[in-house]
Amino acid sequence: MVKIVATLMALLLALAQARAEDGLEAAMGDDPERFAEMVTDLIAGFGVAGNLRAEGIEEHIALERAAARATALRRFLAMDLDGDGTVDRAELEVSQRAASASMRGKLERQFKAADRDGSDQIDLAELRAEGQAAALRALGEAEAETLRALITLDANGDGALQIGEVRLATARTDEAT
Ligand SMILES: [Ca+2]
Ligand SMILES: [Ca+2]
Repeated sequence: MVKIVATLMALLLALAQARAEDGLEAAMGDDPERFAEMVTDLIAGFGVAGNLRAEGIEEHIALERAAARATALRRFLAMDLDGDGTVDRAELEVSQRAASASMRGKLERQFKAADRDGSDQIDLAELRAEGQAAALRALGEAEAETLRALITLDANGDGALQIGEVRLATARTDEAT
């Protein structure tokens, strides 16, 4: 039984990996130039001396998600007038009075969506959930897996991606299409 489960897990993992590599192939095939530019920027930003490692890719994913999380949280924290880390309806109403008519409706909608348990207060757990949702909207798991699959382009097997290897991969895709 344990063996079957382990085999199944390995299979699922392989399937997920295949999908990520498909995502990578698709990204390269769609627009090889743009792909190469994107990865070149990634290597410049998150690589060390032109070497992008798995850790660098993870840092990129985490930073993108953190930026989106911060933007989402900022919106709510700007309504937290007493600074207790939660937003209640009285605080929402002050912000609504100061806002334009169209913004008032939007604030109401955002508040209701964030107040998952309907307690008329956005508590810390709900704030965190909003941040997490925004992070995943900005960079979803499928995109993250595609980014992680970049390391499969490491042609010389030194555990890092160099620009030359990206060029090699996009050239191969060009020939194939
Ligand atoms: Ca508050
Ligand atoms: Ca709540």
